[in-house]
Amino acid sequence: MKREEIKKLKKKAKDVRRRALILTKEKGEGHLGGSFSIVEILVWLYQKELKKEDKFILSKGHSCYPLYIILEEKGLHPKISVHPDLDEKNEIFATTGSLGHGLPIGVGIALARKFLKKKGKIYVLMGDGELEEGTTWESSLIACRYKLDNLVAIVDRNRLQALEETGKVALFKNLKKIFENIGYKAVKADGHSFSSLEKSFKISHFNQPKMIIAYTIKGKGVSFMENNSIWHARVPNETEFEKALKELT
Ligand SMILES: Cc1ncc(C[n+]2csc(CCOP(=O)(O)OP(=O)(O)O)c2C)c(N)n1
Ligand SMILES: [Mg+2]
Repeated sequence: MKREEIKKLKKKAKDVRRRALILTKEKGEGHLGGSFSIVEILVWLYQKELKKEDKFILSKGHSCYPLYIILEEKGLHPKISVHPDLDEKNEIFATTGSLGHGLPIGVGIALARKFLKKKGKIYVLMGDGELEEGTTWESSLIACRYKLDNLVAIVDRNRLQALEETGKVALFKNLKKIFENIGYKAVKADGHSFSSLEKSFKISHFNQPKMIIAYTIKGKGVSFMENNSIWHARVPNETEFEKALKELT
């Protein structure tokens, strides 16, 4: 990718973060930390990756504000609620917010498409804490049993889940290996680097389900929010808001 192109994508990511911050302040609720960790992944998907026949499911539904902003830019009108509700005409393909549902729904759609010989890939973005849900592993077994080569799952590996460190709750050591052993084609990425994302999404052509483990920073983009779990669902006060806005302008 050319430097000019990367610059454009970075500018877009900053703009999405700024608008998500404003939206959180306006609504008086939201999840900035987990939203900011997935901005580059979403920008990459919607600017470069997704084709008309593809579907994207945000399984970590609490991080939906950046998604709404990107969908609005596409001319769609998603309902701005704190978790997404199914609304296919506005490209919300699953109701999420209760964790652990996006992957099973995505696997179901991918399986149906394979049986029906329908084109298009299903992309699902999950949180690393969300992986603890048993449904992740049940649906992964199905995805790999049926070699769903039309499934691309992504994990937002920010090492925090809500207010706790992911490693303190569940000890996932070497996630890549765990996924490979189940039957995924798995790859690690820097979830804030567009050139790394470009490289990792190249695995899309492998004839097995794909898993991209994107290493990210919760709260990325605002210095005092980065890696600070209090920003999971906190709404900034006036001073914090102005400070964050400055960093994102
Ligand atoms: C089934 C279920 N259990 C608990 C919650 C409450 N909850 C909302 S976000 C969250 C943290 C999830 O961690 P992770 O997937 O790592 O997302 P991140 O905090 O990194 O955004 C939890 C526990 C929920 N939404 N759904
Ligand atoms: Mg997390």
